[in-house]
Amino acid sequence: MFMSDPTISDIKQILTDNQRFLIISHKGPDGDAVSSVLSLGLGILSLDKEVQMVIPDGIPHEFRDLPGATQVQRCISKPYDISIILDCSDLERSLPVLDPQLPDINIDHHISNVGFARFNLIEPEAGATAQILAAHFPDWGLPIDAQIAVSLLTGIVSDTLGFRTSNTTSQTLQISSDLMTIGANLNEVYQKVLLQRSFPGTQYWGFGLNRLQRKDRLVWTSLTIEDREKSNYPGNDDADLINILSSIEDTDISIIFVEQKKGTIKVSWRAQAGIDVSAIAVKYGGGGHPSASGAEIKGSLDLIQSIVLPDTYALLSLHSPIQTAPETKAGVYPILG
Ligand SMILES: [Mn+2]
Repeated sequence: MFMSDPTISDIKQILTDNQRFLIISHKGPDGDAVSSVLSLGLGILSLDKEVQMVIPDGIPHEFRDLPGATQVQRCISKPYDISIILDCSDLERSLPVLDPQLPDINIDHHISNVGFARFNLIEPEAGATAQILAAHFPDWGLPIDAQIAVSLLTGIVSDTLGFRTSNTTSQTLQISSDLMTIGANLNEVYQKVLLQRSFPGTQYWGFGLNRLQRKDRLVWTSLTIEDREKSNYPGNDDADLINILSSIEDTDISIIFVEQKKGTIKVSWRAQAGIDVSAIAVKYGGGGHPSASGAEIKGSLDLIQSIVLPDTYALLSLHSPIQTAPETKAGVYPILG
């Protein structure tokens, strides 16, 4: 996309004409969300503007060293003229209430993003929101220094799982290469984002792996609050176990059910190229990409599994002829059988 695109030039005009910016992303932030907020925040700060960066759940441990991370707040603390929401496919309930309620600018790469802001820059072909930002910083007169380059590359590497996802394109690599030229160290980013994992996180995986199940080309497991307590895992996510599940051979769709407080279950789907799980996620109030989606659903672990598993299995049946007999543990999820 070029400056001839009205949204690109509108955003430039807004950045030029205003002084106080709020930059915000979703709860349970991933590397792309954190990096996007930090990169755009630091970029606008360098224009001598006022910026507050807000991530309601704070910054996950592995991203705390990123440039600008200490300036991120959990709440909106002062007035602003323009709100910019990043990497957020929908206006989640847990976000702080914006004033006015709809954001001014919405920049995202989730295909399920409905364009809820005044100005919407949605590029579903981009591997990460950070990639969209990196591509358009020059259009907007924002500088990319070495610090911002590290942050942008972190977003791209984490969201593409190290250039492995199907939305990794030659442009993703081109932009990443440019960021390396500016000063981002790919090896360091890769180590920090994708290879290092904590001992509690690895123990937490163990509980999920113990419960691993499969039926034909569908694989799933669950993680509970008790698992997190036993392993001292500090987050309330799946510690990226879903990526291990989706690497299991002869698997088309993988799902993890993560028990949350207040009786909700966070469900994550991953699918092989050619299968779209985002529609299922949207059906349950979530969203995402064709190959990676999620939703938070009210109900007990057993109940949610008994509804979501057959629903997902039905989708799978449309794509692959069922050849093998079910291998599901008898009696655990009878509704699937
Ligand atoms: Mn993203």
